[in-house]
Amino acid sequence: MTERIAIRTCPLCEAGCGLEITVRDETVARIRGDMNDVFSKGYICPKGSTLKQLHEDPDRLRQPMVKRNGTHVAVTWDEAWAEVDRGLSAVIATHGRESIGTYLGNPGAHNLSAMTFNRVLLTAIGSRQRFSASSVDQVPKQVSAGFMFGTAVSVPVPDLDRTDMLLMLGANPYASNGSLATAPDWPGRLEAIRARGGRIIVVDPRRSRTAESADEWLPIRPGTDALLLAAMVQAVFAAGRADIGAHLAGHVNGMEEVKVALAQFTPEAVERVVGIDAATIRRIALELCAAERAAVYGRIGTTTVSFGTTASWLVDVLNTVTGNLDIVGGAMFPLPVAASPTTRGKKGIGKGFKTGRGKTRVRGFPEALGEYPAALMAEEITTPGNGQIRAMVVVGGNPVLSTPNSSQLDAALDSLDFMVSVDIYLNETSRHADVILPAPSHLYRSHYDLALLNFGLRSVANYSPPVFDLPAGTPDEWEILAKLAAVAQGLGADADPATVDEVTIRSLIESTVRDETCVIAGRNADDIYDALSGSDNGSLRGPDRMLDLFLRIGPFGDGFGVRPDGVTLKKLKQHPHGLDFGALIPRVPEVLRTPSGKIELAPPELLGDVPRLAASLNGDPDAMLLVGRRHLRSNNSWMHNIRVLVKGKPRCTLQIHPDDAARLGVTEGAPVRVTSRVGSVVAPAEITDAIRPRVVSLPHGWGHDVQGTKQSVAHEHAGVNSNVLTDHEAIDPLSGNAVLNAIPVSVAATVATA
Ligand SMILES: Nc1nc2c(c(=O)[nH]1)N[C@H]1C(S)=C(S)[C@@H](COP(=O)(O)OP(=O)(O)OC[C@H]3O[C@@H](n4cnc5c(=O)[nH]c(N)nc54)[C@H](O)[C@@H]3O)O[C@H]1N2
Ligand SMILES: Nc1nc2c(c(=O)[nH]1)N[C@H]1C(S)=C(S)[C@@H](COP(=O)(O)OP(=O)(O)OC[C@H]3O[C@@H](n4cnc5c(=O)[nH]c(N)nc54)[C@H](O)[C@@H]3O)O[C@H]1N2
Ligand code: SF4
Ligand SMILES: [Mo]
Repeated sequence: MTERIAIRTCPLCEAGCGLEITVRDETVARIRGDMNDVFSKGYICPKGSTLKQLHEDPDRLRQPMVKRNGTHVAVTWDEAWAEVDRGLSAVIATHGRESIGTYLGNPGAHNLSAMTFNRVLLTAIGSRQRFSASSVDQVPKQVSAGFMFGTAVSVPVPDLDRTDMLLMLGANPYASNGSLATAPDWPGRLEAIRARGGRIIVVDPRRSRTAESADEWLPIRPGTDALLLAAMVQAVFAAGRADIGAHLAGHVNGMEEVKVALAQFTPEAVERVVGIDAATIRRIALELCAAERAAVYGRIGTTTVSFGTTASWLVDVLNTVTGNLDIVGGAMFPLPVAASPTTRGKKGIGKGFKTGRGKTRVRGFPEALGEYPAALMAEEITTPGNGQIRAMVVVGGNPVLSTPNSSQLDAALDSLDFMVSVDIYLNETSRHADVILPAPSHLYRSHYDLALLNFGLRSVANYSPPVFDLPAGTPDEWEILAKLAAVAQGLGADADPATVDEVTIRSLIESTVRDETCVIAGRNADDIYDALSGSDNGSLRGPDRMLDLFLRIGPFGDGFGVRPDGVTLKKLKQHPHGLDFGALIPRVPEVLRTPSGKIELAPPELLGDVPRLAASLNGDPDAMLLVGRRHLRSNNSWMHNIRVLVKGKPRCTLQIHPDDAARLGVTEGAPVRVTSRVGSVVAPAEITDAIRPRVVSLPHGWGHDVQGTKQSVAHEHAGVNSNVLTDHEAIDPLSGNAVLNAIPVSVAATVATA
């Protein structure tokens, strides 16, 4: 018997916990938290250890699949590539490159292959019809941060470990493990705030586990966080307490404009629609001023709503006017180890951020972050005309369960001339693909969380080598993406991904040495190439080589000899439990990349949304609204095939308040019909006072009972797809993000009760 221990970072969610994997006879024997991980210190959640089950899941695809006469059959890689080449080339030849749409899913954000090669693929495809899970998630926060601070990743995070007061809106880290504020063990960090005498206030229509553990729960009416935040800002100004702090003096534009624009949103003006009384709103606003160190943090419940960008903006306005932006224990800018847009380029000033550099073909909706709203993908596929999408390339995404008006998208995908999915399962989305290219199991791949460490609560770096060697003949995920890029470029089914890798790294190095603000500005590109690729550096290739470049030109990097003690991938490999470069530090003004070099508290785009916000004060406070929720043992739509995670009581239930249940004749466990403008589903009722009256909640990512998939466990625990109810017409106008919360619905018992 052979036994070894492998250390790796969990790639399943943003927390990025360290795992200690015991491998016995080349089989995973046990997975537990890595006690020595510099960031997670042994913490894991129930999903972390299921990487074993995921690796061993017989339904996980190990061979490419091609659809023949409506059924998917396993084929060789050569056959699959020939099919991809035929399909893509035909569509490009007949309809042009704009007729190829792409959708990149969420797991790509936790995937080094995708983080380094997705953009290569998009460039090679050369179409503006780009979509991703970002527009059903965090784009609003990125847009508001872009306008205020200059880049789409300049997102302040709550300094949990040092704050005295946390106001948290629309986030449930006890289930999600935290989001856009990367740290393992959010629950422990929250409990520590209270243990040291601090306070936590949770704003959520549901008394979530997080709300339950907080000092105060404010059951807000869904979709009204922007009004609540506007009223808090107003209250701060009206009390004469607005104070950005001496540290920000001279660095903030727009205080007066914000004050004037928000003057109408008094706590009294919003209380009816928001459902929280004026005195409470005012009290909490002033507590934020009084606390020595406080942070306001908003997540999914604040971004996936009609006022997503405006609410995201107001979170940071509130942080700023209460003196809590960029202070220790407040809302701080992360300092990522691998070069991020906030550590590259000229310090303190930049080109700023723009949206609308293109418009969708069908309804002229403006671009944000180089892509279009996922909500509008279906109409781009089904509406005839020049530029109509005829082929889709989907990488690690399941938009049929994850994006609005799913039934419409499901039908649209069926009408395509060609579709390819890079995925690990034959599921609700990939069943539409003519070819499925299976990414290998996570344990065959190296890992570094290039994306989410941009939002780290500490400056940490963790590199994980593959736990197992790839089986012979099985391509790594980056090789699949690189080859797909080559095929899209017309290089044919025999194209070598290594060539794509070489071209990509060469051009990356060229642009880096040309950047006069970079630590390796003016250096010889061949020398840098050799330093990265040579045998004394491990003959790096693919994502690892790019990662080494990013680490070395980053703020803690060795600068290829400039700072010999600095970090390199080689050094990181010698520290399997990670390297910790410390807690966050104040970064204004160097972090800013706005054209003015100032924090823009009142960007014209956001002020432009204020009249719409004011109009929402006329909303009907009695409307029945649907919200979502997450469960710790779930991961969007795709971990429901792991038996240990789905066992137990059915989780896809419709939570409803006892008053509503009584009024509507709904009984516990009985099937209830929920109907929205675009669809209707039936789910079992879960009557609970842990939800506000006139609000119902259904989790997303379920609805696995469709034909033609290969997910036997998920099929047994099908649930219903909540995105059959969400409306593709409901989009945040500033960011293009879908509205997934506060959906107007009607609810009816399907069985008459006595
Ligand atoms: N109603 C409602 N809808 C929501 C949300 C909500 O709160 N409410 N949340 C939204 C959010 S925040 C998000 S991020 C989106 C997610 O939207 P998506 O990213 O579209 O959906 P996922 O369920 O994450 O699907 C991930 C897919 O990637 C595959 N996969 C897993 N690992 C890998 C891998 O390593 N490589 C490859 N190639 N494939 C892999 C899985 O099999 C699955 O098909 O859903 C959104 N949808
Ligand atoms: N276990 C698990 N972990 C996950 C995921 C998962 O699916 N499962 N998904 C991952 C992903 S992709 C993401 S983006 C993150 C998301 O991380 P979080 O944002 O923490 O996710 P949720 O648990 O959906 O929390 C959103 C909360 O907002 C509330 N809410 C709904 N509408 C409103 C509203 O209008 N106003 C307010 N104030 N609250 C509202 C909901 O009741 C819910 O409690 O989680 C990540 N982690
Ligand atoms: S919290 Fe997230 S990163 Fe940590 S073990 Fe669970 S799924 Fe993995
Ligand atoms: Mo997400």
